[in-house]
Amino acid sequence: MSSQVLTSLRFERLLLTGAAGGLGRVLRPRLKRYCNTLRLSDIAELGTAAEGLEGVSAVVHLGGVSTEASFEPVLQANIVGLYNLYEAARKQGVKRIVFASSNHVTGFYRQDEVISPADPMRPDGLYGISKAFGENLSRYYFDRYGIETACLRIGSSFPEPRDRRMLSTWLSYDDLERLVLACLTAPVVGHSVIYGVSDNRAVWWDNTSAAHLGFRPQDSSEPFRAAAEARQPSIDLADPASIFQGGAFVRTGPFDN
Ligand code: 15L
Repeated sequence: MSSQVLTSLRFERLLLTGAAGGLGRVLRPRLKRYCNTLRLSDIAELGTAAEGLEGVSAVVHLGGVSTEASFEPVLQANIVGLYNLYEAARKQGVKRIVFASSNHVTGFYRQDEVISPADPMRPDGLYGISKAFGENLSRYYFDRYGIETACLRIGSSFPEPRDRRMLSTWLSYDDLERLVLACLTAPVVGHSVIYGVSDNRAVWWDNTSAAHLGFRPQDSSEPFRAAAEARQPSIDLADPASIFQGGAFVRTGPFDN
């Protein structure tokens, strides 16, 4: 899907949650180009204010805790907050949600495995568990109420890959935009799960089952390989962070207190 085609595309009103977060700041000006009104919110506001969703055609939900954390903030933002969002969406008749899930839903697969969204979830911490909850909650709201959701298991979306792991998990900002737009514009989304990853040389994730979304990544981490390898000259093969797809996330958890 080329951006030339998409610049003519306009949504009447979109809601972007988590607009002040890392990826929210990236997507905010980019999504603005495609809609007449881009409503911005913080997840905390959605608890009581279903009005925030009035007249909204679709939601891009980036709000919430975006890394491993203790249970209370994860519970409030990613579990209670997500439930509030879906309830508000149901009451306001929102038809489609693009949900920022995470690769940490399957972080305990090994880096020498290629997996797909059909494989069982293996979350690597409380954060990954909360995203697994989100994927299940959204499935329920599709099966029961017909609200479509694209769950994006985002890899590592940064200006460039920071280490060797990110050579596999990197999602460029341009590919992130392509992914979100594909999910907003696909004629049928239903309930879909797709890994958010660029066209990297060694990818651990097979997105064939999400081909209907029409996401075609155009960037690759390869031009950044030399720099990433120089930053991390060797890998400790006994380190769980090098063994598992979730990287350092697999070493976190309440048992570390
Ligand atoms: C995530 O889910 C985080 O939001 C992000 O900050 C990165 O740590 C990313 O995963 C990753 O796995 O690299």
